[in-house]
Amino acid sequence: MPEAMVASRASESASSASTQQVDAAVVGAGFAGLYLLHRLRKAGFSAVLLEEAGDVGGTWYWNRYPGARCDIQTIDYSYSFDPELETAWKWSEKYATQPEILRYLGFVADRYDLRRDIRFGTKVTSANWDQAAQRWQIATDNGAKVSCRYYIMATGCLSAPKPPEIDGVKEFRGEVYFTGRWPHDGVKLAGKRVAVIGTGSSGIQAIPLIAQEAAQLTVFQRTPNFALPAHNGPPPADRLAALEGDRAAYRAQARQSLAGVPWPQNTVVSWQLSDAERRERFETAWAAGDLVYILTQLWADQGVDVDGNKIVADLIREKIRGIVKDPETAAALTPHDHPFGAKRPCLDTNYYATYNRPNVALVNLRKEPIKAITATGIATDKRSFDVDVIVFATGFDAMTGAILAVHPITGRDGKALSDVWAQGPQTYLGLTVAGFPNLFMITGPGSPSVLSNMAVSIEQHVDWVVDRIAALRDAGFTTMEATDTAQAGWAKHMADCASLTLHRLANTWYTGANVPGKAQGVMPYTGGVGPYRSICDEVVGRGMLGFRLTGPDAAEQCNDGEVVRLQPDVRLVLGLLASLNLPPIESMGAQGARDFVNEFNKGRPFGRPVGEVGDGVLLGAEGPLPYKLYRPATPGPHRIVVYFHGGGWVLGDQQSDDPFCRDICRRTDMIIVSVGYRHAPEHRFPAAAEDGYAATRWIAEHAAELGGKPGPLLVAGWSAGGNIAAVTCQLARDRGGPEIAGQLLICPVTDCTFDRPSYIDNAANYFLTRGLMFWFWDLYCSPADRTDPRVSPLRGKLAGLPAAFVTTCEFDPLRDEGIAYAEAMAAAGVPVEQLKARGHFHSSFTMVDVVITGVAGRIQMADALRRFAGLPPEVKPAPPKLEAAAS
Ligand code: N01
Repeated sequence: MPEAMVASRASESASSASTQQVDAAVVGAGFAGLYLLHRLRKAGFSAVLLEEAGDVGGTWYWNRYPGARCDIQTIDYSYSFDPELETAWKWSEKYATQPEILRYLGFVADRYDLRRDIRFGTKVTSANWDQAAQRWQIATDNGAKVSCRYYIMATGCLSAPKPPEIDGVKEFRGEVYFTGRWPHDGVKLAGKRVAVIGTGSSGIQAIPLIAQEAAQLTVFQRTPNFALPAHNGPPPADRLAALEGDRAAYRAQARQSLAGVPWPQNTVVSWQLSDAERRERFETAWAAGDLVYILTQLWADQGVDVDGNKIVADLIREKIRGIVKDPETAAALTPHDHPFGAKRPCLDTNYYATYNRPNVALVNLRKEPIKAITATGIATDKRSFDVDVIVFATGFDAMTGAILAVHPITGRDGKALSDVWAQGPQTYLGLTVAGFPNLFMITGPGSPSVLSNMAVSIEQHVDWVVDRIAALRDAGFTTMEATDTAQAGWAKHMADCASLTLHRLANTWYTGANVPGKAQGVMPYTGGVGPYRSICDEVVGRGMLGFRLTGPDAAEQCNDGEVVRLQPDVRLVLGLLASLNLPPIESMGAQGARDFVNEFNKGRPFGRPVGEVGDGVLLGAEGPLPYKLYRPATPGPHRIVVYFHGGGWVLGDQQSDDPFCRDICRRTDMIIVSVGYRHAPEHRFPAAAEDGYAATRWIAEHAAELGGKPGPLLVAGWSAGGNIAAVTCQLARDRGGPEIAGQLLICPVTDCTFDRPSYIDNAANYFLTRGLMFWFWDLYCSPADRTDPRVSPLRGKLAGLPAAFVTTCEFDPLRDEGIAYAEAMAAAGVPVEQLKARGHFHSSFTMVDVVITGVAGRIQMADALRRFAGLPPEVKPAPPKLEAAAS
């Protein structure tokens, strides 16, 4: 629509009343604002949309620089709320250009007759919560004020361009352009000397096209970025067929995925693949020209593990060297300062090859920083470059910029959002802020937004917000506000999620690091689109958990609490287990339960390689017992850890904790001997305890043969194995050895009572249930024997035991007895350290490479074992040789 028409409509509505009264005011007419307006209307709300620009489009209205395109495949980067809309529009390219996307948004605005409620050319100048009226009062720079019940920011994440932060811009006598505010009638660059500052997605898209037009292009690069070929063309036939074959299923898969694009979750880890297999996967991804594909489909550890990530990064670096002919330029273009994907990677068309053109030069600002912009060009501390045009592709004050910098927002009790967010954005679900009733953000900080396909996230956010306010209205409530508890809990959950990924290892706009003085922290939600959606649904399912609801016709409702208290990966594991609807393990009988556990273990990632893994036989209390030995890749001899597996004295064997044994072997640089002790009900108490002790003795006596270093052993165990390790230490003290330097007890059974709070709080829903523990105890030990310290070590004498490290997990029925044992040992003079693992469950630490948030705890445990052995802290695992079978 022509801007003049827009302006006349805006002034008509503006002049009709001094304050426009609506149910909802929305800011921003991009993807989010348009869908919001449509949904609000359908839900029966009156609404106005305020837009600074002269037309719809949001980011696609402003970013008209040469080469601007989406970099999520356009069939995915589309609305999916209306199947008829989907079939009414055909994308011409795999990655549509900015003009085509803008046409699409215009088409949507017309199709749903949205423009009549949009005030274009209207900037909000302030928004204040009016406590008495329970409404937002909004001032604008053009036309009537607005009074609304709900104020919804659809302002986008990357809409406030960052100032250049370089001295002298005003002195420059040539032309200056910002990619994020590109002139609508284009820019003529032919025959000109052009400088581009910045090599993020905008720069990388623009540079090849500017190079084709300009006489000379000089690119000023501060940090090289990873860029991958887009291989643009028509929408790929296979994706199109998948979409058109079953549109609903395709969209549903996107909504449940991690990134909002329907690729399956990868479960194969890098070390399960040979070099050739990894290369083949990489080449397929490189040829696919799909950012989400290469970020998620190579191997499962690429986004969470530095080593798994380095393999991809190295392969991309190799490609850059292969394309760019000048080795110095290639080296300067090659990123080394961040893991691949930790900073937003780019999709390009001929980006690297552009540096082979004779009219293109790269200036590496790491070697010669910009000193100033001068009247004639750009001066670094080594050279001066005379140019006619400077293009700033220097990015945005992301995520918070468009909300904070654009206008002051004042909430309850006159609190300014800029003050509340002075140390970084605080939100509940990324959608709401405590102290700001009825204020909503679409793709706000704390939501998956920029780490996902925005189209999918936007629809989910909009649906959630509109559904909630409609439900509020129907229940007689007029306000909805996040509680401080819920918001603080969300911050904790955000931090837990961020600790899983590698985003924390890069200075990027995701963390606020690109804006001098901005508070830093990972701003988007890194837990994934599907999990986020299920959390939002859970909030509703649990009675609007974490929200205070008020209204003149309803009693106040506040169901306070934190929606996620589990570690994010623990939540996923427990969710998956719950979805399997398994019968209780105790109902399977001992053999059935063993078969089940064996099957279950087959599905987990293999443990990482160590120097050598071998099987052997040792002498237990009443006969031979199998063991498995894990030897580090470093030259021996090594200290030995005797390890007892978990399984309630009934399940498991010497290899059932294989990934954990490998992990601890690599981290401690010690030999781990995992003992296959006898199980109940075939061998009841005290068989397991006596085997544990006898095995430890045997291993001490045969330490040299096993490749062990002379000196005391260490013992470790998980769950019932922790019980056996604890008992072994007591027996070794009382029976004259062997000497034990330290004990690592992970979620150990230490006592026979079931009345501690953790048995009650965590009795169900966390895999190890109260019922299962009863069953284990019944199979192993008669009630009359249960107070014997050989099964309830907490009842034994504790003085004189080896130093201990006791790990307990918040959501474990055994938590409190583990803590009780640690405290009792400490009271008896034993040096004790404790790890009380927040948000973890009984199996967190042995589910290596599944519960990634367990890594920090396993590092602490390995450090403790090394300390007990008199060694310095954790060693970086040595690169393994090929694994050899031991005799
Ligand atoms: O911005 P950026 P962008 N002196 O912040 C450099 C989305 N997007 O507009 O890395 C010198 O990524 C800065 O250097 P450094 C996408 O999510 C999508 O390119 O801070 N250099 C960096 O190289 C993207 O991530 C598409 O050291 C300075 C560059 O400028 C996001 O928008 C297309 C500097 C800024 O890169 C932002 O991308 C475009 C200074 N003072 C954008 N200040 C699609 O394809 C900054 N730089 C959909």
